[in-house]
Amino acid sequence: MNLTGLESIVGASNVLTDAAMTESYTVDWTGRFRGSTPAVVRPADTHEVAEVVRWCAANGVAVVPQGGNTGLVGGSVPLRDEIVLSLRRLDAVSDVDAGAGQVTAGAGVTIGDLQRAARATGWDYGVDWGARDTATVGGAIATNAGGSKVARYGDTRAQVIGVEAVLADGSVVAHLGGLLKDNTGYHLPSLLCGSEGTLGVVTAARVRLVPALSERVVALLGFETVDQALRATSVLRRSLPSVEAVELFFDDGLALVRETFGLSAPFATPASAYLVVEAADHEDPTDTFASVVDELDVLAASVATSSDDRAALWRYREAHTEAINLIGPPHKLDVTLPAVELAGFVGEVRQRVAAVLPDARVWLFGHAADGNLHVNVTGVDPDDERVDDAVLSLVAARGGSISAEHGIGTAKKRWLHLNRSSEELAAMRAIKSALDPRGILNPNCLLP
Ligand code: FAD
Ligand code: 2HG
Ligand code: ZN
Repeated sequence: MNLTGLESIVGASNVLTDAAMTESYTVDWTGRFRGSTPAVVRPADTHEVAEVVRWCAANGVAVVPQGGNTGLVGGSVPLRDEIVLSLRRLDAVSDVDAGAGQVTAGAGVTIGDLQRAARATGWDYGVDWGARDTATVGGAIATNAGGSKVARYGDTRAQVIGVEAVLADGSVVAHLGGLLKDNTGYHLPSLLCGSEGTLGVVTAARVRLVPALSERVVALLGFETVDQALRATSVLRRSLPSVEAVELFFDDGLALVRETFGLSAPFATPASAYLVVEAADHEDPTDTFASVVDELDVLAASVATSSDDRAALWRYREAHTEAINLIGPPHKLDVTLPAVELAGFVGEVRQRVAAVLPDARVWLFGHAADGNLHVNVTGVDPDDERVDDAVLSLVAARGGSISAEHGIGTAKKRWLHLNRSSEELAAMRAIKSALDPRGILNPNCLLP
């Protein structure tokens, strides 16, 4: 492929072709999805992004937009020799409006940097998850990222007020004025949230901020059964408006994390199910929090208020992803169940997996506050989809979603019909072909 046109847009040093330079852009975070690319293109600003997309459209070249490459569904890597369009250089945080509690951020700004910029003005960004220091604003919008605080603040879509994006013909749509009430037709930002790079390339976003809450308490609670942990989740959410996160994991995941990272036991009493709970407020929520915890069926609890101690408790939960990956690339299924189905699903899913692959190991953890469970399965060949089929069919049979927060990517396209009717799929295809008639934007992602 002759790349001189791209080099003249972004400069030769920002068109990477050497395999050693492009490799990290062609394999996903888990190592399960590997591809190749003729080039990784690294534009500096919206104008260059538009020129690159225009060049791709004119030359019929497919492109995979990429931010931090922390996506977990194989949607961020070039599996069919697409060009990688890296947005990481669009990393400016600008125009913080401390009065309104809004900020405009480039697509390549990491979530961690966005949070820090917000906190410097007495605000905070309401979406948070473990990959915060690598995942970007553009990737978060494209996947509609969720994380641990969705029950309190909503998902990424709920934060996005406006978006600037480059469409498949290289035109730029921008609506970054920050008006909270603005009913002037189709809401393109909502459409782009969760579009996984298939409808446009996000170059910047106007997001809402939430008040920064300085007083925080984190508790790790141990339970005898998952039912007790889930009942406690409901009580905590109902009784304590200050609850920001209720996260679930189990004894086998805790053992793995402890062994992998050499961590000591959180408390002496062994438990079967664990919750990490964080509450935050302007006033210290510890006493109210402790009085609610006293009413729960806990076997043991560890409470932390200092920043280091809080981080140490969170580590038992957040280190699951890394610890599991060190076993070997897992099959990752990220699902939501209706609240009444969650405990039953936890009880059944291991048997379903064992029935198709007895030697596979199932790891369960997730965001209890919003019914989102992560089902990771290790000991499965990357291309063996029997386990995925068994788990996702069970999810659909119990009225759940096959993607709570990571998206469909290439990993789950085959099962999209479990959640979406043929009419819905036809409507999605119509939107795709209207906005990207030549199918150059992430063509192997999302739509079957
Ligand atoms: P990438 O991985 O680069 O891309 C993801 C998708 O977005 C791809 O389809 C890509 O084409 C598209 N895309 C990227 N940038 C743009 C752009 N500017 N314009 C258009 N399309 C674009 N996710 C959660 O929701 N909740 C969690 O709790 C969570 N925890 C995680 C923990 C770890 C340790 C890891 C590794 C991942 C986790 N993730 C989680 C998944 C991941 O971080 C999110 O999906 C994140 O939003 C991806 O952002 P990114 O910048 O890395 O995007
Ligand atoms: C989390 O909640 C992330 O930690 C990653 O969404 C989930 O590793 C996973 O499957
Ligand atoms: Zn998650």
